Amino acid sequence: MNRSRSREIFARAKQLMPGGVNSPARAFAAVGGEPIVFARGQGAYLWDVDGNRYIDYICSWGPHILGHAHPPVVEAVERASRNGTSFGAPTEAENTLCELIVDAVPSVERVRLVNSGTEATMSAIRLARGYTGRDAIVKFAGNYHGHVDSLLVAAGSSAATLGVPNSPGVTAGASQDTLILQYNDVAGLEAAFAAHGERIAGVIVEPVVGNMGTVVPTREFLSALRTLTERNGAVLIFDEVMTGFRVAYGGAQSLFGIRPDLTTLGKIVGGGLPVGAYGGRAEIMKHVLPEGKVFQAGTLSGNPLACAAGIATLSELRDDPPYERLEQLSRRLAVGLVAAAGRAGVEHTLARVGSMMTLFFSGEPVRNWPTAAKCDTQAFARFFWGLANRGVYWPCSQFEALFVSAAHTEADIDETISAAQEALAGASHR
Ligand code: KE4
Repeated sequence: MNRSRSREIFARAKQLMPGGVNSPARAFAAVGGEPIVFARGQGAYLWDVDGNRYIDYICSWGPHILGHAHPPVVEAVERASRNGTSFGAPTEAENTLCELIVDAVPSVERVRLVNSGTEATMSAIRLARGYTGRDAIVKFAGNYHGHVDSLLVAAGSSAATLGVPNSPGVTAGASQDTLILQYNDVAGLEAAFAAHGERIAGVIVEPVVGNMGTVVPTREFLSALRTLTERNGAVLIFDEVMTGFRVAYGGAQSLFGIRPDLTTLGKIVGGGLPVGAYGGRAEIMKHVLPEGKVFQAGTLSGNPLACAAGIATLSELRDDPPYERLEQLSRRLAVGLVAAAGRAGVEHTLARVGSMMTLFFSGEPVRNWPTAAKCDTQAFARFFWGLANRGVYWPCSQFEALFVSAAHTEADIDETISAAQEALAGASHR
């Protein structure tokens, strides 16, 4: 594929921006080579600046469940922009988007809009600490909740020891109150509460993990999360930035029948524009300024354009739910990928919840970070480029989930499986 224009633009990008990107996930560090520069998206497709077309499975890392440049979303944003893009004052559109969220997400009684998933998780953690008067936060290895200082933490020496910074610029003070446990490890969670129960303000968890690739929680783990937080007076935070409106209209919590105390949202809730949200039990949310004392603010929070995109997206997901079609398309893709990997003799497992899934280059089921870390990331990198050079744009890391949109067709899925068959043959033989 000719990508000369892409290379030219990216060379300039690297002079202007660190790594040439505005988010490291896009820098292709995990797969090598240079990021592809894109010009346009429409439905299930992306076109790069050299005019090459790709079937897209990143969907902007999740938001585009209805496809790129979905006409009702584009029209809603165009219409809203004619009335002004931001007032820094209340608008009815914020009521409409918050109404949709409260109606959709079982545990959310009241909600606050912000501008990103990171802002949502950062605010939810501050609220959990403000509400409980406690300091410690539990998170899980392989779970990503945005670039929040207190969550950019490496695991301590043992499951029940507090974390240490894993990024320059994060101080010991910011990380000393964070406990890193293993996902799906009930005993570890019990030990942490036994050792620190009276100090734990909250537990934040991806109820289906996307950020070490797709990892599904066990029933026991979900039940332990809810029981142990309740018993110890800690706040259970479901980070549904990725799973919200993705795995079901009501998110993972509606699939699993678990009610967290707080939920964070992002991605789909903004329909591709910058919206994050955190919400939950009214008795907790009333502690947020100006009703309560927990400070959180934002110039562009709830701005009319982002709300318009979110409203158009959630309204369509509510009124014409694509979830059955997404299930059929996603199952077709999953079955095809597994068959192709089997034929190519490539060690693999596949994990899927609805229209988010991951083909792992490992023969061992991925249940947590230690098992995820066993994947053959070199084989993955070869697979990634084998697909990209056949017009399929896959998440550029083994430790990301892929997404199917309602704009994908059976033909797209079958074309993807054929490309995967050839790419896997390349991945296994080189
Ligand atoms: P943002 O601040 O990127 O909107 O959201 C942070 C975040 C929070 N929680 C979960 C479960 C998330 O997956 C994310 C962001 N996801 C990554 C990709 N897995 C976004 C891609 C990027 O960082 O560029």
